[in-house]
Amino acid sequence: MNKIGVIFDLDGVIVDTAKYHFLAWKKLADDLGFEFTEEHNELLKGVSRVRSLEILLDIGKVTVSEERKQEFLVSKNEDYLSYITKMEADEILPGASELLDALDEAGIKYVLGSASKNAPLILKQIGLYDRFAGIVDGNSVSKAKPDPEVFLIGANKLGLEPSQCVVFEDAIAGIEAAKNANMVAVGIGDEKTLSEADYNFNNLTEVPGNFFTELTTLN
Ligand code: B16
Ligand code: MG
Repeated sequence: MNKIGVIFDLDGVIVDTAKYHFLAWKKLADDLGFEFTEEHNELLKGVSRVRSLEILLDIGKVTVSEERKQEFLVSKNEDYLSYITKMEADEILPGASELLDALDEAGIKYVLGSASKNAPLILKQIGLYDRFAGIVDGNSVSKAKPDPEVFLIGANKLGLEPSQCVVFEDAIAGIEAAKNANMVAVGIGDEKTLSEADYNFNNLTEVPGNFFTELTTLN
């Protein structure tokens, strides 16, 4: 593994947009007349927008037409956009900027691999858009995590083999996607939840300074 590249998930790794997804989904649930809790919101992390709606409607035991579903997806995203268009660089999660600086210094390229169709907008809001060598988001994939598609496209953008790529992820489906892609999976968050990962850290500040040099010397 002489040369490596890095693929970052967005929500839960670079920024915490889950709290804004929660507020927007909760508004829809409130409108539909059922309770949607932060615990329920955990089920939506790393999951696509369409799948998130299906899970939410299941929670509320609500059945609606395809047309209504489309309307819900649009209104939820409008609410979500009202939050993320106010985001600024101070919402970058601890350790993320420092890690990107260290990768730049080491000449290691990185791309984004996110399920979010709003990923480019979020990266622009927080001033990190131009730092990434490529962006793979919810608009570029046809299959959601745990399918490896998002990360395989990322490897392609890095010009590397999947086995040379290191994925930083906070969701179980994302760790599974990384393993399905034959990549090194780094779990960010609860170690027990992300037990399938090759390495675990509570957050990006915990990634040791020599982490990437150690990886490059592994076979
Ligand atoms: P959007 P990630 C994911 O981001 C979120 O974790 C998930 O909760 C959300 O449903 C998904 O993006 C789609 O987001 O509605 O903006 O297209 O963790 O893959 O960066
Ligand atoms: Mg995530």
